[in-house]
Amino acid sequence: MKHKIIVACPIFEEVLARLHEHFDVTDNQANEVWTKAEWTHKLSQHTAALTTGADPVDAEVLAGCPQLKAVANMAVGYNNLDVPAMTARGIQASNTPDVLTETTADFGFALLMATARRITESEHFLRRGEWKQWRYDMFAGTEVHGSTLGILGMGRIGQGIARRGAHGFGMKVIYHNRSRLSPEAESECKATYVSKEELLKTADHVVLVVPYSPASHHTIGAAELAHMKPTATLINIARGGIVDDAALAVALRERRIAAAGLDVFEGEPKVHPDLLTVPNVVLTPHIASASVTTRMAMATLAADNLISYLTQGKSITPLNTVGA
Ligand code: 8YV
Repeated sequence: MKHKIIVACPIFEEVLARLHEHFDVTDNQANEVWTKAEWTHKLSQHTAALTTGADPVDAEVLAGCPQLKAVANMAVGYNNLDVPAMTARGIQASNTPDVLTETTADFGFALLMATARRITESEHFLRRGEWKQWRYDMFAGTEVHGSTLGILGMGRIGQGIARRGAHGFGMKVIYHNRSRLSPEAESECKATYVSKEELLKTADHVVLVVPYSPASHHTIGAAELAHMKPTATLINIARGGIVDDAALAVALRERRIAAAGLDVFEGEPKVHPDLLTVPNVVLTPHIASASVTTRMAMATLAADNLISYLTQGKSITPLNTVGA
């Protein structure tokens, strides 16, 4: 008897074909949007799932799915999964670390550049036909090279951004993290550990790469924004909810900070309406890991996690330990 699995999102046909070799697969190539109740009902008819960060597997969903054995999240972040509750129920959870680190760091840096140098704002101006003549201060932005880069959350992606800033752009890198890096890792990134407050006060560019948890909710709110330099930029490639988007929109409108670049939003795919009306923000729809090569690697790893766990009792990149 083949395991019945559900793939919650559209996925590469070749990855789907691999899953079909092993399992009885329900796909979502039609990209249907399911309510939580519909998702729970569908999941309850399967033993395993391939999910994205947008598909909740929390206590409420788990209560409706007593037959569930494994969930492979096609994301490195896994705040959509209640891993302790899954462990208690003997459900294997896995994610897709490493394969997206460098691509996501590339994007974090691209968003920083676009934000500091006002690339999207100036493109919209050009497209509106408003470019009539050169002006010395036309879209004059903030310096990137040689400036101070502050990274909040110094995991694999944070370190990738630090290396780009220090080695490629001669930036002074400061960071804050729950735990300090080893001296070797600090020297590879040329990064100096500082308090969160010092980071906010001294960085020209603050990049957020902290994982989301109730404890990191609104890590950046009105009080933190008030600590930042009026010339500073804020980049969020971590998760919606790390930043208080309403407070950020106010700070941007009142020019209490210069600009922000956001790839993730509280309650996405909805975006706080005030962010849509301020000009000094670059907005992208959660695409930091979206290169074709990386998305293929993520999908393949998530599929392999399911195949490996359900056929051999061992995931490649597990998040918890359970009996197979
Ligand atoms: C995913 C991400 O594409 O890996 C993560 O944590 O945020 C993105 O790379 C997204 O979560 C969809 O699963």
